[in-house]
Amino acid sequence: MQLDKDQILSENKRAEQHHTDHFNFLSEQLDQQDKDVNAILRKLANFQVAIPSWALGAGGTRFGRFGFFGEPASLEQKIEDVGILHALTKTAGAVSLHIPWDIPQDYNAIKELANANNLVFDAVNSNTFQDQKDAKESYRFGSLSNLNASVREQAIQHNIDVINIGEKLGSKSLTVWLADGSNFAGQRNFQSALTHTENSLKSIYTALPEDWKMFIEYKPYEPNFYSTVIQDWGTSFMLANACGEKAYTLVDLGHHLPNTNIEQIVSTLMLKGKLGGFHFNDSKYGDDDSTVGSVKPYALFLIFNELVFGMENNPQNPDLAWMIDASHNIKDPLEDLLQSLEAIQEAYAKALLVDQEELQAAQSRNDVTLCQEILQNAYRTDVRPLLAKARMLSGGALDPLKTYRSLKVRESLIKERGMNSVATGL
Ligand code: RM4
Ligand code: MN
Ligand code: MN
Repeated sequence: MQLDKDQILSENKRAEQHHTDHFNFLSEQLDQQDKDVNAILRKLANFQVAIPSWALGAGGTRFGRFGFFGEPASLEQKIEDVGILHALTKTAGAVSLHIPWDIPQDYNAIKELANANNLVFDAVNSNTFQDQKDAKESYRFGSLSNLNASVREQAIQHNIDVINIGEKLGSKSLTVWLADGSNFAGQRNFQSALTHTENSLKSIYTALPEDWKMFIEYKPYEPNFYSTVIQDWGTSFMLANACGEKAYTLVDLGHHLPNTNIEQIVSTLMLKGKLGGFHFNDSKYGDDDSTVGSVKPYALFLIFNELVFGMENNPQNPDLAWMIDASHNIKDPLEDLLQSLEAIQEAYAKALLVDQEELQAAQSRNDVTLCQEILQNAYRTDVRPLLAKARMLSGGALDPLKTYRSLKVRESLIKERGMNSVATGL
């Protein structure tokens, strides 16, 4: 299923007057503050976030899974779903594949389909956290960190296979999220686990094409509940440095212990030119994979403030690979992703409103109150008319969620795919 541009335009027509009133009011305010509204609109339109192929179906928990109706049952259908998100928002122009959940059968056909939906292939993700069918070795006691050399070799080879798949699709990066660790104290020698992991990552790195990047994701716990080999940004950073200049740290917002100052981590990594990838989600407790901005929107804004500062001041840091890494146990996955995309743009737009020069001046005078005011003023601005405008200028929907519902997209998907289709993934 592909959304018809004219349908979106006619939905926009109905809301246009209301939008114009709001937009004019906001842009007048911003003009008075000497903000360049057009430059902000351009930045918003250029900010593209990849959708992972595993987020289009319902996510499960270890207690079970409630499927959602009309889930995409094939990679083709997943790409069509991302196409729908992109047609509505114009900010989801990429898809990130998880291998082996989504290995293309016919590469040319898949590339054509992505192209027809205006999508490119972003980072490819390897999976050594599950045993694969007919695999010789098991990852029960780890993959890249395993004590057994032939298990490590199998896991390294899998990552190389993933690179090869990505090359055929035009991807330019590999994300390694390593679940390895231990469940019980004493189970594993920390030093040997880390040494094996470093050497395995170096072998994968050697197979990386010249113009590729490798992202090393960290996570403090889960699925292992006593220790994780790459548990924090420091370990990831250390491993990325050990591998070489094409290796970077990847920050996933849900992969921190409660109250960690993520914005400071972002800032440090960008200063060192080592922040490569970013996974958006939100959480209350752990790696909850909730809708972006649904629990801690101010923290998200503070993180974006550092991202914007880094993008403007740290040429040593490459362009980032942005991705939503969320899971939806009970909601319509596409609606959830639309909400996440909106929240990302909202936090980004607010961060773009921060007057960096004024902030620096206030910081140098140690005017703590004013520093805080500058951030909070930006945060308290209702930027939604800017988002709508940027979308409309790109041919997207003024209100993606409303349009999704009024065009009865889910109903059409159910008609096409049935009530019981099941997406691959966790
Ligand atoms: C992990 C991590 C990875 C993702 C898997 C499915 O917690 O966030 O990025 O590939 O989940
Ligand atoms: Mn992630
Ligand atoms: Mn995660």
